[in-house]
Amino acid sequence: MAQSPQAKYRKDYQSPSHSITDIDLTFDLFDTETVVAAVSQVKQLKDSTSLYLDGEELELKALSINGEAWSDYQLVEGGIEIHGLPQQFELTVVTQINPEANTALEGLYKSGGAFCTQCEAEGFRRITYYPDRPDVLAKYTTTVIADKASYPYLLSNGNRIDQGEVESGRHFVKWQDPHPKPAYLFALVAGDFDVLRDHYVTKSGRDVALEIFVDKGNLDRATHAMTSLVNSMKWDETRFGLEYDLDIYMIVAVDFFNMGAMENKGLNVFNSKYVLANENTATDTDYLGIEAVIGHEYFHNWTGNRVTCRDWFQLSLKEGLTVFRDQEFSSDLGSRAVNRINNVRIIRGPQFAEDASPMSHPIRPDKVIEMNNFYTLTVYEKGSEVIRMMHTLLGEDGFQKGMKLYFERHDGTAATCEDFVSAMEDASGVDLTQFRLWYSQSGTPKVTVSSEYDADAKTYALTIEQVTEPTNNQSEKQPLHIPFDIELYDSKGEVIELIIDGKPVHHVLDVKEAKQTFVFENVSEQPVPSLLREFSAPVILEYDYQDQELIFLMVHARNEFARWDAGQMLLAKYIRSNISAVQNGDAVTLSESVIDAFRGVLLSAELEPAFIAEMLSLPSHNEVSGWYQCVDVDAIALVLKSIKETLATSLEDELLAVYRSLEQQQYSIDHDAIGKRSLRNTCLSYLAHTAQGNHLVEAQYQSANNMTDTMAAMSAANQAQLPCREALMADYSDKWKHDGLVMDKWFMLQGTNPAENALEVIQQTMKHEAFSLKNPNRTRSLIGAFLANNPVRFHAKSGEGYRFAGEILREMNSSNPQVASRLIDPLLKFRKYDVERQALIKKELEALKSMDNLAKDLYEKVTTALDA
Ligand code: B3K
Ligand code: ZN
Repeated sequence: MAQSPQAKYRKDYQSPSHSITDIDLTFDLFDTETVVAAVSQVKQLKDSTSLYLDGEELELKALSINGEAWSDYQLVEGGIEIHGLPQQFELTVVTQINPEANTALEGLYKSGGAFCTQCEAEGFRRITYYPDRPDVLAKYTTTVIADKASYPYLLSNGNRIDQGEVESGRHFVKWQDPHPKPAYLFALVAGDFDVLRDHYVTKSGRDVALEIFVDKGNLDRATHAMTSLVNSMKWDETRFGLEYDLDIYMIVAVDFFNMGAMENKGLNVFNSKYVLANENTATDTDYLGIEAVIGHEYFHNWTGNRVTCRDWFQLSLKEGLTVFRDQEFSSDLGSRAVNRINNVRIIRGPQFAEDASPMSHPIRPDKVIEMNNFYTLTVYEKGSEVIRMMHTLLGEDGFQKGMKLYFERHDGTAATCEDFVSAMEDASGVDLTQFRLWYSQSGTPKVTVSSEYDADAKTYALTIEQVTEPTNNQSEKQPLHIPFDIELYDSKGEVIELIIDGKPVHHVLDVKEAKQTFVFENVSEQPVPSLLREFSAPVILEYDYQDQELIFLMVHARNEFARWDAGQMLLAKYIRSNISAVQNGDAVTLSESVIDAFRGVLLSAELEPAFIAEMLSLPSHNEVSGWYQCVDVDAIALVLKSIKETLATSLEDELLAVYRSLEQQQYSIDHDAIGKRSLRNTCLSYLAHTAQGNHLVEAQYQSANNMTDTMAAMSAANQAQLPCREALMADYSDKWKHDGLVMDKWFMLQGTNPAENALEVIQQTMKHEAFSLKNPNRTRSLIGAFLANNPVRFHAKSGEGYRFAGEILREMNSSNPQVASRLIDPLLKFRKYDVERQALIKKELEALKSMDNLAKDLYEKVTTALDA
């Protein structure tokens, strides 16, 4: 590497030297030689006659100021410096770029036959020289010119204001976006598509055209996305009072995309995974994912686009808030408990792991080398938990008042996280001084609770202690303001009123100190506490529950999340004790009372099937790994498998009865039907570990009339390594080999294959006609799944998994560093494994570090991990 990439620090923020009021772009699209002309109206804001513009991988064709060619400039690393400038001027920059050679999928690139763009975070600088920073907001006019036959649709942000023919069979369309925006929200798409059209009339009467563009022949897979879009628009009006602000909303589905989707103003570009679905190609999880992502990108129109971020350190301002909004959307439309459970699983599993890894960072990072590395679970999911805590502290009314004030103050501007918290505080009167630490402190607080009941005094004391261990980026930690939601139950399961100093208190306690005791009065018997209800703060809870108390809470807790959580804590106790047992050479055991508790859940007539399915799901290997300083990969796998087998054999009759009772003749995707399939398929995943497993799984595969049931059969066969696995895999591949998106499910099963020869099979699979390392979805499904979700095979003692990862990463470093940088994450946690494994992983990281052309993305992670 020529020069080590430089870090940027949040504390160094400087406002822009110039503003750009308007930019007029013209794209003359050709596969390898696209010419971009950018005419900007520039005004000096600070006392400087020089202007710096970002630019990467550009060929500068012409530069002029007020129509005159300008030579007083210097090309520098990462951009251009233009000197001797007047106070106000028109800047014309003409650049040439090569979309076809752009395998990084950032800037302007070809996805299949179409041109498309991805500009967030810093992709616009690969299109033209420009102040590519979110606090420069301009009005865009964009003219797109391309061959008419190959690219009948030419799209950009805003409203279409002109179109026509030009010479040589080419045509043009001109777009104008009336809303000033930063460059990262710019988008362009050119291609040939099928279009699904609908419209939506907003509450104030604006008739909005809705258009979803998909590859030809895929129209029948776009309807769920359209329904989700209409539902999103309605929901944002009802729950947040927010209305859409243009006459057209377009979504384009593309096959080559580095992440899920992108909220470009009026023209969202989506990974086809989050648009295309019908019952034969998509699972219920895919359907729910589409609803969530369509919602998420739509909600960004206000939280992200109308109010954007001042600088990229503030990313959680738009992402944490928008994730919170999409979670609320899914919860209002579907099951709140199931949504909460799934969100909490992500926090407790991969987010806690990230918080404990060398790349640990606060939701508002202080130091960044490559911004794309900070689109993380911490910024997004923990960021959403931080917003949720404010919602808990302020209540829905106070929170909505805060949102209103936030928009009043910042609409049309670039804001900071501090601006958001101030609006919440000013609108509600709730003091958030200490709460702000959640933005600057990284790591996961551990909250240890102890209790003491005094029968004579009828008091119950809860002592709550919080500690945040030092993280790689921060050694000093302070106590946080933790909203700690509790309930106390008497032996009949009745709620005990919370009284302190003679007065009733709210069930959300304000924990603010390192150690704090709450003494509740009038407690006439030893209560059972339900702690951290709804996971009211993203912390690790430690409380020494007895089995019987957890079993009690599984039945009596007044909210479903708390019941599920009690079940998880009960499982966790047995998983931990069995891991120790296995390490001592003993067998895995599960007590009868635990088995009975789960039998009760399975047979419950009151609980929703979707919720029962969640209660019966064991924590993942990754989540359990997070509980340990030093991970025993094989012991964890063995214990999880044995517990599953024990529950399966002990509850076989009940599982089979429930499995049979939930069969549905007709397929539909309403929440009730989804819930039933979810429980039925959970039963199947257990039954797969019994003697009748092979028969049941094969029969389900053969009779399935939808992808959810097909995939459930295949993953049961995969996980339990059933004899039918090979035949089912072959049949599926035969049927779907021409459809990459549908094959991703199959690739994922190969990636997570627990078989001993999994890696060999994966290497063979890379030659499959549907596989390509150029396509991020394929890569993530097969390789990503192996690295992140096949711990036993990836961490094989021989080191073959690590060597394979190293090879792939070295290859992807040059073709698509952003995807490579996602894949590498499991390797960064090498300090959690035994010394032999540590050495093997380190060797791969060192090999990457020594590469001449190591991209900034991998450089940042590799050096951070090795230096930790
Ligand atoms: N804002 C985009 C993510 C961009 C990622 C850039 N590496 C999608 C989203 O969060 O809605
Ligand atoms: Zn987002």
